[in-house]
Amino acid sequence: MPRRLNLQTLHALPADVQRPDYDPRAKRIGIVHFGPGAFHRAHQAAYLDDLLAAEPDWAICGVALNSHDVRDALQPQDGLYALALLGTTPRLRVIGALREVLAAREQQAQVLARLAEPNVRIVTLTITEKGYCLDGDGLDFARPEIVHDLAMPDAPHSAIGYLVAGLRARRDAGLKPYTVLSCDNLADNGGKLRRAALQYAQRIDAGLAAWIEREVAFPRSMVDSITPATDDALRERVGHALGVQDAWPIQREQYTQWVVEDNFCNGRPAFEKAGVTMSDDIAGYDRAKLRLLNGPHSTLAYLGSLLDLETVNEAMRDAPLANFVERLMREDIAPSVADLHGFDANAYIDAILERFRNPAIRHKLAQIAWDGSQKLPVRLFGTINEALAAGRSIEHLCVPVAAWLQFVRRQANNGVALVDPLNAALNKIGRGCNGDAGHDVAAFLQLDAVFASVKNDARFTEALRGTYAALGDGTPQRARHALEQFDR
Ligand code: CS2
Repeated sequence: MPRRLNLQTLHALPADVQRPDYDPRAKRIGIVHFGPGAFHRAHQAAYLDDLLAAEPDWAICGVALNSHDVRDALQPQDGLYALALLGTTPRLRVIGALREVLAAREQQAQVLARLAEPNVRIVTLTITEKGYCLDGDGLDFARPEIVHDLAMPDAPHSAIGYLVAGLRARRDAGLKPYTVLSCDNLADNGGKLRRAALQYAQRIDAGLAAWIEREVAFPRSMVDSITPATDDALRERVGHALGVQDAWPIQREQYTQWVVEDNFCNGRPAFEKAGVTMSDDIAGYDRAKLRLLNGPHSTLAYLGSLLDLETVNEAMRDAPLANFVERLMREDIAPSVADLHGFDANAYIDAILERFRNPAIRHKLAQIAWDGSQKLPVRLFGTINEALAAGRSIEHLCVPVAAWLQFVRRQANNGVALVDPLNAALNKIGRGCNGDAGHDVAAFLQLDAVFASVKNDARFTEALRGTYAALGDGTPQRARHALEQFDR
């Protein structure tokens, strides 16, 4: 067995591998992070790693809510892991910022104890869209984990349950609260989380809800860095380059951006020294990023999957698809961010297209296709609603939505389970599709959790039916033919 990456083997790594410029053992945990998955480890943890030499109090305790695999991989490595920065000159660095990883299902008491520690002053989250248990803009009280947590608020399962339990313990102990910083791809992520936490707290203890409302900051943030899932090829490459084994290295593009609303209630590290943009108003950034990067990403994922393509780079080399997506960005989405002061949409789009074309990255379309029911409303429906209100055409904006329906239908008919919290309902609708656009689209539109914000506009229903029909039976041939039709 090759030796493992850990604090003992750290000093013996090859010289070209960047490693912590501080002694990880000497750092104190000041941040509890829910969801220490690939994105967090590629993004936020790397920013903190850059800061820890000067800011010893802001190491991270990662809390996995539902699984123990990250803990099991990183515990024998003293929390260390390699981050591969992909590009023309690839780089490898070892991150030391994650000083502890807990699996909440097995270590609940430790998680709650961390949340109640005075040294912990920020709680951050990357729990993906579904982790917020939202129904529209508010908390979905019917979600099983919320039902559970309201019945047993001292032994929560959800992130919201943990956040509020931790805040309650701090209020009872007379401690200052922590700032709650959402780092997920949701517009107004901090505002949504705040509303959900307040609604939840209100049901437990109205006084607590009032305290949270008064004392706790929920800054909004925009996060950006393309992070393909780890595969065996990466493990092998990293193991070879390090000379020791890393059970869970992470990879991402070199580009990274983090914009954080400067609203903290209990101190913060000097984020700006690590290149974080601190801003008073981030609404423009998150809107532009969700609409111009994530919306097109999902478009590539569903249309590309229908065309039997595998990666983003491959999809970008497919000229009709790449042209469609580029025109969607420039002609259909850009007008919805035109009001942002000083924002150069075309330059932003150029940079995004360049990132999508990055040949050093194998970003699987299947990964981006996960959780469509959660992602599409956030990424596309705001743009569609604004286009409708402004009297602009939405035909092309409906193509990715129709492609998703066709994708769901194809997976259901092929017996492939979707990665999506609504998998059961989607599968049933997908199997019931008969190819008639009126019938199939109507069946999908029943899903209020997805379509509530758009379904009542007849122009949407009509455009969706038209684009769904154009995609025919969703085979690659039909999808290709449809792309020609969509090309104006
Ligand atoms: C992607 C995002 O998987 C997806 O749905 O669209 O994760 C995307 O790579 C990041 O948001 C880029 O910052």
